Amino acid sequence: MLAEALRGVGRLGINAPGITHANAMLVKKAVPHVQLTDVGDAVKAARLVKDEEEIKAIRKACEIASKVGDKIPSILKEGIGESEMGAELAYRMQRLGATSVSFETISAFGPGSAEPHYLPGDRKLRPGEPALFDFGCKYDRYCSDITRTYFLGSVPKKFERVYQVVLEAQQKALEVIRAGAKGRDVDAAAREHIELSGFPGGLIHSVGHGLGLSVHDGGRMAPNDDLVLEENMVMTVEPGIYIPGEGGVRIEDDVRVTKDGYEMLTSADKRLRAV
Ligand SMILES: [Mn+2]
Repeated sequence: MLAEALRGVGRLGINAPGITHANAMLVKKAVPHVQLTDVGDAVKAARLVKDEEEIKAIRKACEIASKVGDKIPSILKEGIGESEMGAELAYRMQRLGATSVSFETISAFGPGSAEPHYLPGDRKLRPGEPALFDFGCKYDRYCSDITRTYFLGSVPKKFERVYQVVLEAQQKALEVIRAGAKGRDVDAAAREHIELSGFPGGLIHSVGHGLGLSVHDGGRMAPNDDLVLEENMVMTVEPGIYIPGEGGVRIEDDVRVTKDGYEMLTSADKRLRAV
């Protein structure tokens, strides 16, 4: 019975620092004389700061995703499907040595790009609409997570401005990042820029999250979060602006927090362009 319960621990342990309640009950029953303690928070805290080996793996995962990101403009064409693009990105990352994707690729065209957690469907890409790709891979069990947004044919005036503001917001957030900075201040830097640039409420999620063995590896840079950044935490920085029914732009990169700032781990080109 204990073995069975611990198998559950193994299964869950890699991606989530915890076990199911049912499995905890099984363990408790198997070893009634042992006192069980919840170490979930301690494990989460320990996972937030990465060691050299972990950073090496994340760096490689970021490098693979960035290389594939830079190929997107050469793959995009009118009529290509969201799922098809998702498959293409996964295939290319694995060909470059990734073990797998780190999460289901978000490949969203037009109005779908205004939904941060969109599930790709059979929509075909049309001229003038945003094509947003949020993807990443695992290398040696560690994740990368990157988002790029492109336009087919030409960039509508409105989205030129949206893109510019998102890019600036990301820069504002990056400028705050350093060991000792509060995650909520990083979030605020991006959020305020978006608010003040004519897109109130445009950013509908937190600006970043920890990245490691799992793609949301504990720790968030969000308005109501107490996270204080430490050297060698790896965080995503991903502001976005979403216009319901029309489309959205998100730009996401992964960084390692350093004493005085950050090391950018993802490198795919993010200059605005129509392809
Ligand atoms: Mn992310």
